[in-house]
Amino acid sequence: MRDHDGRAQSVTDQPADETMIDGVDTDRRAMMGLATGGLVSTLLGMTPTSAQAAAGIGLVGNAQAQPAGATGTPWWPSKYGKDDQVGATNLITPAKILDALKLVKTGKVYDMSHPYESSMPKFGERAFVLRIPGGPTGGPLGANNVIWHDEFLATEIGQVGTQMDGLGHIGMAFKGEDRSEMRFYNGFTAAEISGAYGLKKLGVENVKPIVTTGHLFDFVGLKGRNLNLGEEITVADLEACITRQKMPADAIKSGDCVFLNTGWGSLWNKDNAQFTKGEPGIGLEAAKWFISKDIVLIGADQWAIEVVPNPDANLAFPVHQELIAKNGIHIHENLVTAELAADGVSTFCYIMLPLKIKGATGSPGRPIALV
Ligand code: UVW
Repeated sequence: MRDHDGRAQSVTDQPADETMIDGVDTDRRAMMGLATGGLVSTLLGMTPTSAQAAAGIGLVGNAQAQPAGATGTPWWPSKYGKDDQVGATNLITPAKILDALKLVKTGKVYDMSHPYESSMPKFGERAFVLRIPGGPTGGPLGANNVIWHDEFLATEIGQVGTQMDGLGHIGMAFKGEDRSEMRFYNGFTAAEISGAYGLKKLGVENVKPIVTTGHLFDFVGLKGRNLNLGEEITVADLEACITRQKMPADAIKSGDCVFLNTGWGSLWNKDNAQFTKGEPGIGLEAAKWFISKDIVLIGADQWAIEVVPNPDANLAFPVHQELIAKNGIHIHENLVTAELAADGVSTFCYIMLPLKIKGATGSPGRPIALV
């Protein structure tokens, strides 16, 4: 194996057969940000807290406590270059942007984001705390007696509410807690990129502005009902959507974004315990189908875009790893897709401008669909 700089990789204890790396399960909390989650409690024989259970950590915690035997084949260097930190947004060229803008015929804007508020459902122990000090915060000042409000925000800014995962968010631990064997996109290691004051590499500031063609897969329309917790979206479902929505068979082109309307978003801020307990979504089969189409991003009206719990109880968030770490493809979570589906919109111009928060693992934002 070689690392992202092309150096011979220092996997001294690499098994002879590099296709399988056991022990990936031993400490996924470091890569999944689950330090407060199910792994610790499950290993200690404790049950997850109600907050953890409500946030799906209890479900995946069982997977983490078992020998996962996950595939650990090196996925680097990236097809975009051994030092690349941009990932799939490399595919958004001026030609792609012009094609997407041609889809705008009426000027109608679909706001695909939820308001950010403390009551919104959150994964695990994540927080969203907004305070306005003072009242007003400052002033009066000057002969004109100006006054002003400022807010203080304490939150996992790239990982709550409507948010897009950056490439430093998810990786795979090849050798337990050894940070030089925790690999992220393009083979960057936790030893290289982790930083207490922000990621040293793969921060979300590297992502290009996203202006491209978006496609909505409406599973609620397809099935005539909202999808259920743990229901896996298959490739057959994707193909059935394409047929039902009268999209050309080759509709999904390199550089496009795709979105899943599962109906799970109807629980948002109505039944947060159920919303975060698990979700319907794609599994590895459908993820690989999308990857083969060379897409930039997959978004959904739920919190992880993938089926939780995974039908393979040994796995925890394998689609996250497949998309983000292995292919540099973004995940856009907690979107509002119901209005597009209600209007029968299948293809649109999608705009998401990730905030350049240096060293952040993801970005909030106000994604829109334009038709
Ligand atoms: C994890 O961080 C594990 O999930 P998500 O990206 O869905 O918040």
